[in-house]
Amino acid sequence: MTTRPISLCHWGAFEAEIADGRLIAARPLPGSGADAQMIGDWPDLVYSSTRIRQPHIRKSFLQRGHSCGGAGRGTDDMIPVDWDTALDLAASELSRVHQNHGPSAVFGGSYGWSSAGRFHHARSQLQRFLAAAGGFTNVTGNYSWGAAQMLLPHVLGSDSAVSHAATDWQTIASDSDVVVAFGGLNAKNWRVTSGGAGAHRLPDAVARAAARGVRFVAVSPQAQDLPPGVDATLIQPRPGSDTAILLALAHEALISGRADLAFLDRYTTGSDAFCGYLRGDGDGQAKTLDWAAGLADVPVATLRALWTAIATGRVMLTASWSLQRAHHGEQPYWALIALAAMLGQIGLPGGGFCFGYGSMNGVGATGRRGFVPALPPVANPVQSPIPVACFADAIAHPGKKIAFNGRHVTYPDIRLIWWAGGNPFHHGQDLNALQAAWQRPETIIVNEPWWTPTAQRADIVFPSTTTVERTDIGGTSRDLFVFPMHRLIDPVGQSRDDFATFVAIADRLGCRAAFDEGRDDLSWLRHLWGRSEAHGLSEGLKMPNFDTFWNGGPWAVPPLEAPEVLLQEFRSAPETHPLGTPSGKIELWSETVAGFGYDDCPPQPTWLEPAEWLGRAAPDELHLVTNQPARQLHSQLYQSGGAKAPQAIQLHPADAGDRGLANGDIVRVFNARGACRATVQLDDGLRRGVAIMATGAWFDPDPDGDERNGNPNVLTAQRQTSRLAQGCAALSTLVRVTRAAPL
Ligand SMILES: Nc1nc2c(c(=O)[nH]1)N[C@H]1C(S)=C(S)[C@@H](COP(=O)(O)OP(=O)(O)OC[C@H]3O[C@@H](n4cnc5c(=O)[nH]c(N)nc54)[C@H](O)[C@@H]3O)O[C@H]1N2
Ligand SMILES: Nc1nc2c(c(=O)[nH]1)N[C@H]1C(S)=C(S)[C@@H](COP(=O)(O)OP(=O)(O)OC[C@H]3O[C@@H](n4cnc5c(=O)[nH]c(N)nc54)[C@H](O)[C@@H]3O)O[C@H]1N2
Ligand SMILES: [Mo]
Repeated sequence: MTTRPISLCHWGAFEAEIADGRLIAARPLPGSGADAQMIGDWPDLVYSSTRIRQPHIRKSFLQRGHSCGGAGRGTDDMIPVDWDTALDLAASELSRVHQNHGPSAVFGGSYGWSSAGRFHHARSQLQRFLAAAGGFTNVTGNYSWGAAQMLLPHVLGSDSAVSHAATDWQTIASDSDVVVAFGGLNAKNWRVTSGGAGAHRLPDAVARAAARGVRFVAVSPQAQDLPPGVDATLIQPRPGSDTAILLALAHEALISGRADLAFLDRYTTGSDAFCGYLRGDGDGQAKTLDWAAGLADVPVATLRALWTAIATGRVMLTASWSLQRAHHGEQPYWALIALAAMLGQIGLPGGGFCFGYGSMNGVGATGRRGFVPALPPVANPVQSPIPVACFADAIAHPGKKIAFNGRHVTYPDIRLIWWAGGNPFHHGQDLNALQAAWQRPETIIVNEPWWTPTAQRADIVFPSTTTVERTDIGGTSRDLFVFPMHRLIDPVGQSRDDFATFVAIADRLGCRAAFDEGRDDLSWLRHLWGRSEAHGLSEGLKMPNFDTFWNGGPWAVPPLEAPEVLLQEFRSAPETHPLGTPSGKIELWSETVAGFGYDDCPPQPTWLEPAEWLGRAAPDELHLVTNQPARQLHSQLYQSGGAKAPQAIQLHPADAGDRGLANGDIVRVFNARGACRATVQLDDGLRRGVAIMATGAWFDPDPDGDERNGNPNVLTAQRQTSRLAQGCAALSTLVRVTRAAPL
């Protein structure tokens, strides 16, 4: 029998074709706009030869327990065992470490995207379980916009403007004259959203804006970042030089008399100090267009034209998240807000600033929020999280004290790591350093559906189901739908839901009631839906009851009634709607940040040279941009779609020519931290001196340590954005490229 049920994943809504209990095809839900190739990979993913079909234990660990040491992780054989053996061992390891070393010795930060489906979200399940079992060291901050996450509360009083709050696209279409997008508006990033989107409407939104005459300018090293299908201007500065450009535009506003002094006075604090810096007080350098043109290595006429484009009319300034995943990544965001403040249009329809339009589906969409269920956490007794991008440093250096956002964090002595729903051997920087640190803990446990590089490097591995093998509710804030997700097929092999794995261990540890609260998965969904219904009622919205929702199709979330304009309330009445900053205003100079005394994050937007960039590169070095993969979600979907050459490296034809390289050549990309192979892909839309490799290849070092699949995180550094945010700074990396020796 064939059925065609509907479901959801991070890369969109799909119609599955099920025949005789097997998933045989998946297609985008008609009209949803999801990517057909990514969706079509589902059967390949589910039945992949890389699925983990039963629990496994590393051979030496099985024979000798944790005293065997961690050196064999990734090279020892993995031995298939029955469920009870693996569950018993995991339970006894967790209680041993809890008893001997306390809960902070258990690292359960477990960063990662997991899968769509809000109840079975693997990381949330793991963290509920570890908290119920006695506690764990967590992480704070995210990879995506970690620098902004820590900085913006000092500037705007909250981090919501990075992703949750944004002027909607309809307002941009109706009110903006110009959109200047630092980092561009790359359509590939709109294919995904955490939790899964039922609609991918941003390409239409850009087209509608362009049809009304909105002009787009993209500032980015590559033409591929231009918004699709519209006639946009491209400016290609050196990566990492955006802050200089933004400061120079602000300086131009100041000296031309265009700066809105009344806005600065009423809505900001610290503009005197900021303007003083622009004029060169302190460092003797006026932040002129000529100065910025030198640093960015673009003609000064280009920057003057950009100034002319934004000097009049309604201007929306935006930056992708990539700008702040770089050394001193706090600065371009602060500088962009400061420039928007000078132009005086913050809080007006279609003007001011917003972040992330080009970074993820749903930014600037109009769905009402708060209806998608989320698994509530269990209180964690350990209240000293480490900054997320510091996890490898923390594993390597117990007791080390680091500065972080005005305080200090002392790394705990991590003895046990448990990861579910993330792939640190994909997302971490300097993977060779991670691989060395990874040997140190006594015990490493991983829940995974697939034999990822992380699962390969565990002591105990639990096989997890995928979304199509379980029962859930899917959706994401701002999307227009919430989906019932029925179990479509039986679990593959002996895999179990992460929830079921944790129930079984909690049972052994005597903390089951605190973890599952006596509910099975369907009762949880009913309970979580009830919470959403209560939220709806508080907003005067009657939602369908659980049974109606569960037996019907996706529930359409009503859109926002009024257009959304970032900081509109604040603009209309700053006295009654002050920001959460100490001054209640936008802080262009922050006394709090000044009090931290960090030279890598001064109290006002400042040009700080990145440690690695083309401004101080050797002639044969290239700036490597490691962006998000077009047809993968990070390392997910790498395993589907058949045999692969090493990941592509995009090079400008002249840079390739200088090295005697042609399209399709296999190259070695290297620096002092590591090396990987890659396949040359020529791209004449690229700025010279810049190379691009998407993240997402599975880490696979050869015996000499060269990574074979093209995972660029062997090249990136563990250096963070600054002491303020300790954010991921992967986008500041210099490399060299040569033809690879034959294998
Ligand atoms: N160089 C460089 N590095 C980067 C970035 C960059 O721009 N450049 N970007 C960073 C950013 S922004 C991010 S968000 C991270 C992303 O990094 P990750 O979030 O680690 O990436 P994913 O590959 O999505 O990892 C999710 C893992 O969960 C597993 N999984 C999926 N479903 C389930 C489930 O139901 N149960 C269990 N147990 N496991 C499941 C998947 O198989 C996969 O291995 O990478 C970061 N790293
Ligand atoms: N298809 C797909 N989409 C995704 C993801 C995925 O894995 N696959 N991941 C999602 C996640 S978790 C996140 S956090 C977002 C990330 O969203 P972003 O961080 O915005 O995305 P990236 O693709 O890393 O970078 C966007 C572009 O910024 C440009 N850029 C890089 N450095 C600089 C610079 O110094 N200056 C300027 N002006 N431009 C620069 C690059 O050319 C790059 O193409 O993407 C999300 N979207
Ligand atoms: Mo991200």
